[in-house]
Amino acid sequence: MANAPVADRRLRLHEETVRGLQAEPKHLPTAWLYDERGSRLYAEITRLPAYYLPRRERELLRSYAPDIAARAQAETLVELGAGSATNTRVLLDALVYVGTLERFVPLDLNEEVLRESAPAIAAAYPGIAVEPLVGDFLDELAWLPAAGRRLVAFLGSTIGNLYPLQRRAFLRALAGVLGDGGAFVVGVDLVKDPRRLQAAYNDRGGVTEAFVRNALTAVNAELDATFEQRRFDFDARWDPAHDWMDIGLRARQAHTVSIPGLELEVSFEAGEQLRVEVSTKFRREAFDREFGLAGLRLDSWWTDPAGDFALVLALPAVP
Ligand code: AVI
Repeated sequence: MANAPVADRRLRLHEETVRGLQAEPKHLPTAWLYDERGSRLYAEITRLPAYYLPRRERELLRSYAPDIAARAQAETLVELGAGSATNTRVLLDALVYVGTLERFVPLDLNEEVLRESAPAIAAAYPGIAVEPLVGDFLDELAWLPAAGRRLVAFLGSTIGNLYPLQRRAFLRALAGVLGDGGAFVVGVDLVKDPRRLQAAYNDRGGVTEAFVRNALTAVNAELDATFEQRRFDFDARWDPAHDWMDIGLRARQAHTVSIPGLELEVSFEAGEQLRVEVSTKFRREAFDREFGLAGLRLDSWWTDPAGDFALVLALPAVP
């Protein structure tokens, strides 16, 4: 199930962790969120009433997956950050109906999650070869199978978890690998009333908080670090300057954390931020521009009546 060697991936993650903890504001790479426990907590988040994103996306897929499948005529469906691939099934159904699909390649950081979801999908779609890949979509685009017409899916607004420079590099790389006849479908959460965003990322039951705090637990386990949960508060707030939810922790008091696995000591001031992820919310014009600059053109942009979420089909721009 593996592609890029695991040791390389861990090394890259560790290097990014050092850079992030020395940056201003301090941050941890988002990948720390998605160990086995984190992936399960995220799956729980997707079922929270206030976390509207997956439901809006599913409604849009139910309406437009047939158009996407007819347009893409894909033999291979690749899903980046597939996780449990719940909404993907709507797309799979439409591709199977069109009759072109031969292969489904779910790519995810977490091997355990793929070990559960891939056999379940293989059982539900017996005519389709399911070929899971473990890895980070930021590094692994070159590993994607090249066979046949491809539809690459990036659902759940995970694109919003990339920083602008990462997103630019990712979109350029994707445009490069899509090739003639390839298509890209992406789910994107849209800018809306900040109160709804606050509610979506601050659930009363504390599932989102547990998901974010789990990043500290993961760093402690892998790098022998001394992060203590009680020394941090959970903090998720709307940042209108960047159009993103800024999600992470804040030090309750000044203290120092050792990370022997990175030969690093990190000092926090009282109130200092430790960002764990950003969740960008998009506007159509900016999105259009970014895709154009990357060599992709928007073929379709579908939204729900309230304008909460968009499902976007993009194709390589004609040179
Ligand atoms: C995976 N990703 C799209 C989620 C989001 O909404 O940005 C991760 C998440 N973080 C907190 N809640 C959900």
